[in-house]
Amino acid sequence: MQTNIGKKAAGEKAAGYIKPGMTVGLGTGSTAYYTILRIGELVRDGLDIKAVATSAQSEELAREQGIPLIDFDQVDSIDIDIDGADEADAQLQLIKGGGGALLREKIIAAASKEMVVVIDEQKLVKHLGKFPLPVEVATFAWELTFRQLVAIGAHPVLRMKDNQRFLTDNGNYILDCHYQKIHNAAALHAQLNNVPGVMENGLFLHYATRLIIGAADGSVREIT
Ligand code: DER
Repeated sequence: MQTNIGKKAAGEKAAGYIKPGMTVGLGTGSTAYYTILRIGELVRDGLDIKAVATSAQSEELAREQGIPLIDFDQVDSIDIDIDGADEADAQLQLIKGGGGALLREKIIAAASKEMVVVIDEQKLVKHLGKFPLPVEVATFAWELTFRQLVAIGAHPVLRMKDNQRFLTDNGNYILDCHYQKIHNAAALHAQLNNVPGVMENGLFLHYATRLIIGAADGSVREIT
Protein backbone atom coordinates (compact mmCIF):
# COMPACT_ATOMS: atom_id res chain seq x y z
CA MET A 1 0.00 0.00 0.00
CA GLN A 2 1.46 3.36 -0.99
CA THR A 3 2.21 5.52 2.05
CA ASN A 4 -0.17 8.45 2.45
CA ILE A 5 1.97 10.97 4.32
CA GLY A 6 -1.00 12.83 5.81
CA LYS A 7 -2.70 9.65 7.01
CA LYS A 8 0.56 8.35 8.50
CA ALA A 9 1.26 11.61 10.29
CA ALA A 10 -2.25 11.82 11.74
CA GLY A 11 -2.41 8.14 12.63
CA GLU A 12 0.91 8.18 14.46
CA LYS A 13 0.17 11.46 16.27
CA ALA A 14 -3.01 9.96 17.75
CA ALA A 15 -1.04 7.17 19.42
CA GLY A 16 0.65 9.83 21.52
CA TYR A 17 -2.58 10.33 23.48
CA ILE A 18 -2.47 6.80 24.85
CA LYS A 19 -1.37 6.51 28.49
CA PRO A 20 -0.17 3.41 30.41
CA GLY A 21 -3.01 1.31 31.79
CA MET A 22 -5.55 2.53 29.24
CA THR A 23 -8.08 0.40 27.42
CA VAL A 24 -7.88 1.43 23.77
CA GLY A 25 -10.37 1.10 20.91
CA LEU A 26 -8.61 0.27 17.65
CA GLY A 27 -10.30 1.73 14.59
CA THR A 28 -10.51 0.42 11.07
CA GLY A 29 -9.15 1.67 7.76
CA SER A 30 -5.97 2.90 6.14
CA THR A 31 -5.39 5.77 8.60
CA ALA A 32 -6.08 3.83 11.78
CA TYR A 33 -3.66 1.32 10.26
CA TYR A 34 -0.79 3.68 11.07
CA THR A 35 -2.08 4.18 14.60
CA ILE A 36 -2.12 0.44 15.19
CA LEU A 37 1.43 0.07 13.85
CA ARG A 38 2.62 2.88 16.17
CA ILE A 39 0.80 1.34 19.14
CA GLY A 40 2.54 -1.94 18.35
CA GLU A 41 5.92 -0.18 18.55
CA LEU A 42 4.97 1.42 21.88
CA VAL A 43 3.75 -1.92 23.29
CA ARG A 44 7.00 -3.59 22.27
CA ASP A 45 8.80 -0.74 24.04
CA GLY A 46 6.88 -1.54 27.22
CA LEU A 47 3.60 0.43 27.02
CA ASP A 48 1.06 -1.41 29.17
CA ILE A 49 -2.39 -1.20 27.54
CA LYS A 50 -5.29 -3.43 26.61
CA ALA A 51 -7.21 -3.07 23.36
CA VAL A 52 -10.44 -3.96 21.58
CA ALA A 53 -10.76 -3.92 17.80
CA THR A 54 -13.56 -2.54 15.63
CA SER A 55 -13.15 -5.10 12.86
CA ALA A 56 -11.68 -8.50 12.05
CA GLN A 57 -9.13 -6.67 9.91
CA SER A 58 -7.94 -4.48 12.80
CA GLU A 59 -8.01 -7.43 15.19
CA GLU A 60 -5.69 -9.38 12.89
CA LEU A 61 -3.32 -6.42 12.54
CA ALA A 62 -3.29 -5.89 16.31
CA ARG A 63 -2.41 -9.53 16.92
CA GLU A 64 0.40 -9.33 14.36
CA GLN A 65 1.72 -6.26 16.21
CA GLY A 66 1.59 -7.97 19.62
CA ILE A 67 -1.06 -5.60 21.00
CA PRO A 68 -2.90 -7.32 23.90
CA LEU A 69 -6.59 -7.75 23.00
CA ILE A 70 -9.31 -8.37 25.56
CA ASP A 71 -12.86 -9.68 25.33
CA PHE A 72 -15.74 -7.30 25.92
CA ASP A 73 -16.74 -9.06 29.14
CA GLN A 74 -13.41 -7.81 30.53
CA VAL A 75 -14.06 -4.19 29.47
CA ASP A 76 -15.29 -1.80 32.17
CA SER A 77 -14.91 1.21 29.91
CA ILE A 78 -12.80 2.28 26.96
CA ASP A 79 -10.49 5.19 27.74
CA ILE A 80 -9.70 6.22 24.18
CA ASP A 81 -10.97 5.14 20.78
CA ILE A 82 -8.82 6.04 17.76
CA ASP A 83 -10.50 5.70 14.38
CA GLY A 84 -10.64 7.13 10.89
CA ALA A 85 -13.46 8.77 8.99
CA ASP A 86 -14.61 9.27 5.43
CA GLU A 87 -15.72 12.83 6.00
CA ALA A 88 -15.43 15.17 9.00
CA ASP A 89 -16.68 18.70 9.52
CA ALA A 90 -15.36 21.38 11.87
CA GLN A 91 -18.03 20.45 14.44
CA LEU A 92 -16.46 16.96 14.62
CA GLN A 93 -19.47 15.35 12.94
CA LEU A 94 -18.42 12.38 10.85
CA ILE A 95 -19.42 10.09 8.06
CA LYS A 96 -17.92 6.66 8.59
CA GLY A 97 -18.39 3.22 7.09
CA GLY A 98 -16.35 3.42 3.91
CA GLY A 99 -14.51 0.38 5.18
CA GLY A 100 -17.74 -1.35 6.17
CA ALA A 101 -17.02 -1.35 9.91
CA LEU A 102 -19.48 1.33 11.03
CA LEU A 103 -21.66 -0.81 13.35
CA ARG A 104 -18.79 -2.10 15.48
CA GLU A 105 -17.05 1.27 15.27
CA LYS A 106 -20.11 3.09 16.61
CA ILE A 107 -20.59 0.61 19.47
CA ILE A 108 -16.95 1.16 20.50
CA ALA A 109 -17.10 4.93 20.01
CA ALA A 110 -20.26 5.20 22.13
CA ALA A 111 -18.57 3.29 24.98
CA SER A 112 -15.41 5.42 24.88
CA LYS A 113 -14.51 8.34 27.11
CA GLU A 114 -12.60 9.95 24.22
CA MET A 115 -12.74 9.44 20.47
CA VAL A 116 -9.73 10.66 18.51
CA VAL A 117 -10.42 10.75 14.77
CA VAL A 118 -7.54 10.64 12.32
CA ILE A 119 -7.93 11.87 8.75
CA ASP A 120 -6.05 13.09 5.74
CA GLU A 121 -6.81 16.79 5.12
CA GLN A 122 -8.90 16.01 2.03
CA LYS A 123 -11.59 14.54 4.25
CA LEU A 124 -12.28 17.78 6.10
CA VAL A 125 -15.47 19.25 4.61
CA LYS A 126 -17.81 22.18 5.21
CA HIS A 127 -20.91 20.05 4.79
CA LEU A 128 -21.27 16.28 5.20
CA GLY A 129 -22.79 14.29 2.40
CA LYS A 130 -20.60 14.31 -0.68
CA PHE A 131 -19.30 10.92 0.48
CA PRO A 132 -22.18 8.43 0.17
CA LEU A 133 -23.57 7.66 3.63
CA PRO A 134 -23.12 3.96 4.46
CA VAL A 135 -26.18 2.31 6.05
CA GLU A 136 -25.85 -1.24 7.41
CA VAL A 137 -28.99 -3.33 6.84
CA ALA A 138 -30.12 -6.87 7.64
CA THR A 139 -29.89 -9.24 4.69
CA PHE A 140 -33.40 -10.50 5.45
CA ALA A 141 -35.82 -8.76 3.01
CA TRP A 142 -33.15 -6.15 2.26
CA GLU A 143 -35.08 -5.27 -0.90
CA LEU A 144 -37.95 -4.00 1.28
CA THR A 145 -35.55 -1.95 3.39
CA PHE A 146 -34.02 -0.65 0.17
CA ARG A 147 -37.44 0.52 -1.00
CA GLN A 148 -38.14 2.19 2.34
CA LEU A 149 -34.91 4.12 1.96
CA VAL A 150 -35.80 5.11 -1.60
CA ALA A 151 -39.14 6.39 -0.28
CA ILE A 152 -37.38 8.77 2.14
CA GLY A 153 -35.07 10.10 -0.54
CA ALA A 154 -31.89 8.23 0.47
CA HIS A 155 -30.85 7.18 -3.05
CA PRO A 156 -29.43 3.83 -1.81
CA VAL A 157 -27.01 1.66 -3.76
CA LEU A 158 -26.18 -1.89 -2.63
CA ARG A 159 -22.42 -2.11 -1.97
CA MET A 160 -20.66 -4.72 -4.04
CA LYS A 161 -17.14 -6.14 -3.74
CA ASP A 162 -15.48 -8.43 -6.29
CA ASN A 163 -18.84 -8.75 -8.04
CA GLN A 164 -20.45 -10.07 -4.86
CA ARG A 165 -22.73 -8.33 -2.40
CA PHE A 166 -20.42 -6.88 0.27
CA LEU A 167 -20.94 -8.53 3.67
CA THR A 168 -19.91 -6.77 6.88
CA ASP A 169 -18.16 -8.59 9.74
CA ASN A 170 -21.65 -8.92 11.20
CA GLY A 171 -23.07 -10.65 8.10
CA ASN A 172 -25.11 -7.64 6.97
CA TYR A 173 -25.28 -5.64 3.75
CA ILE A 174 -24.32 -2.01 3.25
CA LEU A 175 -26.52 0.40 1.29
CA ASP A 176 -24.55 3.50 0.36
CA CYS A 177 -26.93 6.47 0.36
CA HIS A 178 -26.22 9.35 -2.01
CA TYR A 179 -27.38 12.61 -0.46
CA GLN A 180 -24.74 14.98 -1.89
CA LYS A 181 -25.36 17.42 0.97
CA ILE A 182 -26.73 16.62 4.45
CA HIS A 183 -28.56 19.61 5.94
CA ASN A 184 -29.75 18.22 9.27
CA ALA A 185 -27.54 15.30 10.28
CA ALA A 186 -29.30 14.67 13.60
CA ALA A 187 -32.72 14.43 11.96
CA LEU A 188 -31.38 12.20 9.20
CA HIS A 189 -29.68 9.92 11.73
CA ALA A 190 -32.99 9.41 13.55
CA GLN A 191 -34.96 8.96 10.34
CA LEU A 192 -32.60 6.29 8.99
CA ASN A 193 -32.37 4.30 12.22
CA ASN A 194 -36.15 4.34 12.43
CA VAL A 195 -36.46 2.27 9.24
CA PRO A 196 -37.03 -1.42 10.13
CA GLY A 197 -34.09 -3.45 8.80
CA VAL A 198 -31.56 -0.68 9.28
CA MET A 199 -28.95 -1.85 11.80
CA GLU A 200 -26.94 1.40 11.94
CA ASN A 201 -25.86 4.32 9.78
CA GLY A 202 -22.51 6.00 9.29
CA LEU A 203 -23.36 9.37 10.88
CA PHE A 204 -21.19 9.79 14.02
CA LEU A 205 -22.50 13.00 15.53
CA HIS A 206 -21.57 13.21 19.21
CA TYR A 207 -18.61 10.93 19.69
CA ALA A 208 -15.47 12.57 18.39
CA THR A 209 -13.60 14.65 20.99
CA ARG A 210 -10.52 15.39 18.89
CA LEU A 211 -9.85 15.51 15.14
CA ILE A 212 -6.26 15.12 13.93
CA ILE A 213 -5.77 16.26 10.35
CA GLY A 214 -2.67 15.19 8.47
CA ALA A 215 -1.34 17.19 5.52
CA ALA A 216 0.64 16.02 2.49
CA ASP A 217 3.78 17.71 3.88
CA GLY A 218 3.57 15.55 7.01
CA SER A 219 2.32 18.34 9.26
CA VAL A 220 -0.70 17.82 11.50
CA ARG A 221 -3.26 20.10 13.08
CA GLU A 222 -6.04 19.37 15.53
CA ILE A 223 -9.60 20.45 16.18
CA THR A 224 -11.16 19.76 19.56
O1 DER B 1 -15.12 2.40 7.72
C1 DER B 1 -14.66 3.38 8.37
O2 DER B 1 -15.39 4.19 9.00
C2 DER B 1 -13.18 3.58 8.38
O3 DER B 1 -12.81 4.28 9.52
C3 DER B 1 -12.70 4.23 7.09
O4 DER B 1 -13.75 4.61 6.26
C4 DER B 1 -11.75 5.38 7.27
O5 DER B 1 -11.17 5.66 6.04
P1 DER B 1 -9.58 5.57 5.75
O6 DER B 1 -9.29 4.18 5.25
O7 DER B 1 -9.35 6.62 4.72
O8 DER B 1 -8.85 5.85 7.05
